[in-house]
Amino acid sequence: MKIKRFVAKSMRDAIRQVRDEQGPDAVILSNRRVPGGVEVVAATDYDAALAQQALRQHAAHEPQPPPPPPQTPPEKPRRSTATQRPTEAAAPAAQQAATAPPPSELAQMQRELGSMRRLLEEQLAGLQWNELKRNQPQRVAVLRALDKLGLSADLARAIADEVPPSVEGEAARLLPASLLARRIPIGPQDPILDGGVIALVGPTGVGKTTTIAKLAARFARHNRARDIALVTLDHYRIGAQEQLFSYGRLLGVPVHSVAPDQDLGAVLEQLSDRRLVLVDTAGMSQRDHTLGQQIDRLRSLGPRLHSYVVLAANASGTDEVVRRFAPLQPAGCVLTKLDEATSIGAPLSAVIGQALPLSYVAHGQRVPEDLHLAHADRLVLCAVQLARATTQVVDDDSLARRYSNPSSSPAASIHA
Ligand SMILES: Nc1nc2c(ncn2[C@@H]2O[C@H](COP(=O)(O)OP(=O)(O)OP(=O)(O)O)[C@@H](O)[C@H]2O)c(=O)[nH]1
Ligand SMILES: [Mg+2]
Repeated sequence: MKIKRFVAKSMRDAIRQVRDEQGPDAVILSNRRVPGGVEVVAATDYDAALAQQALRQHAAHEPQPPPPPPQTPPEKPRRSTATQRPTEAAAPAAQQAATAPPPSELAQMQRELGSMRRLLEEQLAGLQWNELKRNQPQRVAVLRALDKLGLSADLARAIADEVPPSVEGEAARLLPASLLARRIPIGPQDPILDGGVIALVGPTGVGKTTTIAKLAARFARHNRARDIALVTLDHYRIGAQEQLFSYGRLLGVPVHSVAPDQDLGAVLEQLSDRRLVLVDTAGMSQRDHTLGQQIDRLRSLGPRLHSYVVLAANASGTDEVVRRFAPLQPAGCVLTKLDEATSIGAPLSAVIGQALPLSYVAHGQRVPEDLHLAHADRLVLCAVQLARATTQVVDDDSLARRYSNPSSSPAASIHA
């Protein structure tokens, strides 16, 4: 086994040096920052035991920080403490460490192995990506375009798999978009018009109350205002109820406030003559521990209550939100704040991944004008337009990390 130390300005340069000098089978044994760049120790004809030994020798020649003072004095000093030298006291510990490393050393070794693993994975991902660029440039172009939409890597990969390699040119550019549109689950047309009890749930500030007002106004266009009732369960924030009451006044629709200890089922019973009851809930973060109580309360009403998750297109973590509200078995979702989004790939990936039907989209604050039925083609067009408007360039390293799979490579077997 040949071990050599390389110093370069950046990790990429160091790896290039290793590859040039030691060939593609070289193994990175360690890496660390040094003044002026990074140091990489690499080996050919890798032998794990020899490598560890060589690394220890290498480390022994490095300047070491002074050893920490001993925590407890030895129980039976061989000599008096006054005459004992520190090196002698440390000798048995060093012997022990050589055979069974203490936890701190083990943790350090694990960290180093972890960083070696990441480094190798990055290297392999880069190689795989370059190979893909050479052999399947069309697939790379499709992945690049889908990635720019902000879709999850899994979804982008699945769509790219559907594009036949024979498809080229304009068709290759348009096909992924239509394959994406085909995957977007769209709910039944304008479900609000069927009436029933509908609760809007979702994180704070995503537009639940505003959407309730928009939906009520939409329903009132085709029905009488007195066919509608609004219910608020939001007892958490000052002003939250007032917001719904003022919408109720504007629309001429009664608003009922139901406290946490009140029987929601009984209130809904009293409102059974209303064709549409819209229930506004308190916004809760998907990580709020009281969210479970809110979900249980709504679930206890059974199938007569239909929940819709409200997702803000400009917010992060939509996938987690959709998962968190899944126990409610939502009938659909409303995607708001499209007017403020810079990308809608993440919410589209979330609804596709969880098969959550999209029912409405909201493009602004105006009640009721800014609420529309969801259309898959229009959503894809919106995603494409947003991607075109972005100045962010996705570099090859990020694409390689997302779309290569180094763990499937035979070289991965040498990983710790
Ligand atoms: N730009 C934009 N703003 C919106 C949209 N929908 C709602 N808003 C605004 O977002 C803010 C929050 O809306 P709310 O309806 O109060 O949101 P909420 O989910 O009820 O909030 P909490 O009850 O506090 O959880 C308000 O200023 C709304 O006017 C939209 O589609 N686009
Ligand atoms: Mg609200």
